[in-house]
Amino acid sequence: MLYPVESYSREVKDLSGIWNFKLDKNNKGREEKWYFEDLQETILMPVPSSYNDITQNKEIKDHIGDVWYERKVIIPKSWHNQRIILRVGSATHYGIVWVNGKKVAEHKGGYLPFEAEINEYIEYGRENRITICVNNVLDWTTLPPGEVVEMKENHRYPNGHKVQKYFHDFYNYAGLHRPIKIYTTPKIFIKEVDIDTDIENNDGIIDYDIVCNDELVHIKVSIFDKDNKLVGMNLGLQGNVKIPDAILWKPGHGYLYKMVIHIILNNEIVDEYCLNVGIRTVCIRDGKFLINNEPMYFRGFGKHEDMDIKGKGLDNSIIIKDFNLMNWIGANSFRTSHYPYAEEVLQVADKLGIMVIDESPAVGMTFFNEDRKVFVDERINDVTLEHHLNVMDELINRDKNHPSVVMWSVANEPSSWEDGAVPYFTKVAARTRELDDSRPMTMVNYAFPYGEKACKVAGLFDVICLNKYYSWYEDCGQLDLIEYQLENELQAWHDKFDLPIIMTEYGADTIQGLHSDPPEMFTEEYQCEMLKSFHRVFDRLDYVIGEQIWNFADFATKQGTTRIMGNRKGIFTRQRQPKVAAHMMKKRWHTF
Ligand code: BDP
Repeated sequence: MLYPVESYSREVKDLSGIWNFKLDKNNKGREEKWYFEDLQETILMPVPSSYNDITQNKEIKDHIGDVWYERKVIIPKSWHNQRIILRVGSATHYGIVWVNGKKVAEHKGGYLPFEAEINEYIEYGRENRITICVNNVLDWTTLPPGEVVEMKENHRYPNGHKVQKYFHDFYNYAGLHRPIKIYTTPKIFIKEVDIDTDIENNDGIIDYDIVCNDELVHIKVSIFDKDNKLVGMNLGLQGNVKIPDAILWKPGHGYLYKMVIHIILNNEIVDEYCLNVGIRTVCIRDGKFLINNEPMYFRGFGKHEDMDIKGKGLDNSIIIKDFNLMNWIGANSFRTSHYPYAEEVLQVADKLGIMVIDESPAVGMTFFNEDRKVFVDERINDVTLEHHLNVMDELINRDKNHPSVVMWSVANEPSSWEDGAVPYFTKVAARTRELDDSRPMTMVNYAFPYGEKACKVAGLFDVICLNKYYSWYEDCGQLDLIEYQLENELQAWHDKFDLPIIMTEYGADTIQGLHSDPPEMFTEEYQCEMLKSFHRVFDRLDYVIGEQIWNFADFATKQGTTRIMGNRKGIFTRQRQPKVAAHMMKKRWHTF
């Protein structure tokens, strides 16, 4: 699915703004067909945004089930001969869309876009009503998974008391998190573009494969450099363009060419689609992660789409602020923990030359400290697997042309020690490889190298990504154990799988302004000392090819005794101010 862009032949209308909103208290709206007419008794709600933190109403914040959004839009008469597509950037976690009371689309999965052609449902030159029902329930068929538990009356709970349980550590924000757009294409149009790039001596090769809704069209592909100079051209749906003396895309240098695709009929341009192309190669060789045949060391973070008030709602100020902070601190990469981020984030990463590990929303597939299994029929089963495969399809289809995306991550910390995880991840890995063999892939593991909880599936992937919190969740306060434990564990993983390792999570909850010497947990000194101990080990093991601290910034989680207004492992506060560790990391990463 191509990102909607304006061009010679295409227009885009952004429906971001203030929509009408209604809480479906008893989850009756679908049955009562609320989409049939204007929603009654609505309140105002910004889009994009999570709805949870916008009002003072706890019922809205903690609602389990459906909410409804609505707005009117005028479709200009001049669009009469165009295809008109309504595109929802994301509806977390399930969305149903009606136009003038007729259902046009339905989508499961809260972090990827979906769209529908709406020509037959609209009136031109008049107001049209768009209604979107968004459901936030997580169960064993969704990613992330969850469980709604309805209590039977007892001395603690009244009858019918419901709780949405989930096993991942970020708040279950919901709503329309990304822009809703209406865009046009001509009737004969460019449907898909698939790009792969290579390097031959000093030349860049751009391989392309274009799908149109009409096979018999003439296609012209032109490549322009940053100064808008034409540097290559080709004709046909498939082929390649050679760029002599190409300027390569690489970390720190996000050079992008512009690819302009034309459908031409009788010497006229019928459709035009433009996209940015970064020329680079990615591969793993001799235990190194190579971009353009040069070894790369990942410096950066696991992040979240998270901020005050808006929750997971897209906000360009935060996107740019975060990239500015990454540049300030000397990071060259991040992981989209624990779900696909908005495409707008990847577009900026492309421009700035930041490497992205692009992760699926398969997180919280474990009970960790209990011996209950999750890869069993009554929990993560074939229906979940089918959805996971579908999510990988949608994710790779959406993000495959971004040079910044250098690796796929299929999941974060599943119970990879269970027998049931083996057939499950064998299928997920095979599908991912089949969809894109031009990038490495990984699965992020909680670092259990020994005994019963040793991972059974890491060998299916190209890189080992590990998360571990030495001296935090275990051996609290014992910073002096970190080096010993970490080195032993990394070595055990390396001995077993012989793959390069990125430490994708390590860190300590730190309340800005708390200090102690000797360092105590939650103080700024403790965070610094913990990180330093990890780094001493990384610096002496050459199979460690990257360090991504958990987390870039403090973020919201569900409430619990180990969370003080959220997870505080940020190097920056939730408001993006540096903790002491940020200054320390700036020194380390700028000397790499
Ligand atoms: C890791 C999870 C991450 C959590 C982190 C933590 O991958 O989502 O936020 O632990 O506990 O296991 O801070």
